[in-house]
Amino acid sequence: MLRIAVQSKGRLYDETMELLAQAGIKFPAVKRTLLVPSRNFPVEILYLRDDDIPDSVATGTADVGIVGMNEVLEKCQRVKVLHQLGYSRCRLSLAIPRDVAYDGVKWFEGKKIATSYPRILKDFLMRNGINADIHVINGSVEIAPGIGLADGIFDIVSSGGTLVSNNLVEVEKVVDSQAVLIGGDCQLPDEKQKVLNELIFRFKAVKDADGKKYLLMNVPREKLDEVVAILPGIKSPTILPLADENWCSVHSVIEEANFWDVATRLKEAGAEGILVLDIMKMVP
Ligand code: PRT
Ligand code: ZN
Repeated sequence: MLRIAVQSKGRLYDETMELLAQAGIKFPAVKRTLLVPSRNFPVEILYLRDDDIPDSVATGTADVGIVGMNEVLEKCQRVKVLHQLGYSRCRLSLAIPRDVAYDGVKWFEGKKIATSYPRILKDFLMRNGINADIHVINGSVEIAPGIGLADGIFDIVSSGGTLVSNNLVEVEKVVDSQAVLIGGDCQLPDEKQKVLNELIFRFKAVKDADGKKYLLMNVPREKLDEVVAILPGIKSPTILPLADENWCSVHSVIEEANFWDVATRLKEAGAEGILVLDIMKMVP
């Protein structure tokens, strides 16, 4: 049984459980204990606070974990990133009051910076040859400059809305983050490694299908070349004969973002009965 450490509640929880569900891994509907085995796959979830996930994997309490890259970098444990999961994207940035003139990273020399990520900040300041006073606070970092506790902050930014509502402006992006699957340093026993390989294989299939749609349409044979030229398919499209030999059925996969543009051009080129279907998984 492969043990996966997952955030028990918070920003990572919903999307992590959704990813596991899309990977076909089922859990009991109600979460009664901290350790919950899957109903249909040899994994169990250990629910933890996100701060504790890198440590749980480094010490072997869990075999793998799903956590934000920001926590992995801050905790600096002996863990490695096995797979980037692509959700909970954010960045760690330096921000200062909006009405202050900023002339580059040297501005922070001798300043006081509030953060919950002292290790990543210290590393950044060192690389830039800056001496600043790091003031560690957990939670509500963004209010520190407003109440005179610090000159600037180093914190997670996603939409930027929190900075705006606290009269702050982002001046340096230090690192990007997203949810990642992490593993420990040691080789897993064969049985667990096999389960982990299968898990990563399924995660990739879910991610590959994300944002893609399956497209079907009927095309007059004489318009086939024109229609095929429009399709930005993954490989060449599938072309099937229809009962009426002057027509054929064309199937392809497209990016959802391109759908309306592509659909309009397909219609103009002579395609009819265009159908768009969801893709649940894509196995290369
Ligand atoms: O209880 P536990 O310790 O498990 O959870 P937590 O409160 O420490 O973490 P949680 O659930 O808030 O976040 C978990 C992870 O989600 C983080 O470690 C990041 O990897 C990721 N993530 C993605 C974010 C955000 N986006 C985010 N916007 N984490 C926090 N924020 C906060 C940020 O701190 C700031 O206050 O949202 C605010 C900024 O958001 P914008 O959109 O206004 O810029
Ligand atoms: Zn936390």
